[in-house]
Amino acid sequence: MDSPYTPQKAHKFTFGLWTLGNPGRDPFGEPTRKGYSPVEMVEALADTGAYGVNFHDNDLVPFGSSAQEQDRIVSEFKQALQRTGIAVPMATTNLFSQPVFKDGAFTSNDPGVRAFAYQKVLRSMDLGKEFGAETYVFWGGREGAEVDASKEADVAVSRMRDAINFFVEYSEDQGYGYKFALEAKPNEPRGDIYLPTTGAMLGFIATLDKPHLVGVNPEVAHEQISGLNFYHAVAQAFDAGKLFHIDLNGQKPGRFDQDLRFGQEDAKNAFFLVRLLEGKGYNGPRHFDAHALRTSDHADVLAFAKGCMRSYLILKEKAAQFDADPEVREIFAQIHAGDAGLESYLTGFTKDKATALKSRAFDPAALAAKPLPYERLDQRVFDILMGVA
Ligand code: GCO
Ligand code: MN
Ligand code: MN
Repeated sequence: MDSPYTPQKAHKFTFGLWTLGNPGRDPFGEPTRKGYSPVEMVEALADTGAYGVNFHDNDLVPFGSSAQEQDRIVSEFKQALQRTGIAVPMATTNLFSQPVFKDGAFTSNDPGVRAFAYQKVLRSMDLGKEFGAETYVFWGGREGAEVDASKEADVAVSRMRDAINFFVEYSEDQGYGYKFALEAKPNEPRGDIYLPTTGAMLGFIATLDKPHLVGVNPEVAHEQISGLNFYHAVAQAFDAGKLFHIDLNGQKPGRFDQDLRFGQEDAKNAFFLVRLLEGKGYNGPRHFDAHALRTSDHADVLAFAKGCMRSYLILKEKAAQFDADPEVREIFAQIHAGDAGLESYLTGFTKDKATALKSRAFDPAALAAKPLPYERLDQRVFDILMGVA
């Protein structure tokens, strides 16, 4: 029978067409395999229990296709989705592969390039809706610079704002009802990409015309490239009500964008991430934006996809085990103890509360003396993760 590690549609696992479709190319080497075609991928994923696939416009319809070619591809793909019950919850635009976007799309200095980018997004939003996509992702891969004299960074941000505001209104005008999710990355393929972190995106969203329709799509690798704590970034987005989507993968800090299998690196950070997503009621897709190693053949690519989901479900089980663990609960009781009567002073300013706090006698030495056995606690995390009871 099904084990707790068997993916079910209710887990909402999704993959980009570009993930299993990746042919193992890298900046130094030619493809090492034939990537899964969109239809092959949908068929392969359906057998694994995955919920959906996402795509950039050109993952499905190659750049420059004629209207007839597009119709044929769309209809074949729709049939595959119908056969398999695979959903398309998210869509996005490729604004990075073609030479026209070599210096950015929305942040290009050339209004012609920007207008062409707008056209591509508008058409791609139409395409996503044909498949019922609910979330529209923007990842500004080329929206950056190596030469800061080439573009003014504040102007770049204001052009990004103009673009996002425009597409939000288009979605409203068409009755598409998209929710938009902005994906940050610090670098690669540009030397420096504007709005480099999830935190920067959250600040930017507050400056938009309709911020309630726009959230973030944080990616594990993108925060970890900068050495940041991904779990913290996602927690902040969740707290702000802005976690509209998530890109899961694996990454070592300070490296190129590795897009490794989820859980492949930093299992502890992945554990706290899954515990957050599962424990706090995130109900969006669990999207894997990763690809198999360059050494993988066609069969191993499927093992990679299954591995992403399996690792997630193992971490989900570990999170439940951690929260129910008697030793963890005992330590939690100890470290969360304190004068609960003070809590009411700490939220909701009143003059009386401020006056009372100013005159109250505290005993900082006693506060400092409370034991915080974090060594024991973190060892427990390690033991549970390693399967040592
Ligand atoms: C990357 C990005 C992309 C985006 C994708 C969806 O580093 O290549 O993560 O894979 O997620 O373009 O917008
Ligand atoms: Mn990435
Ligand atoms: Mn991504």
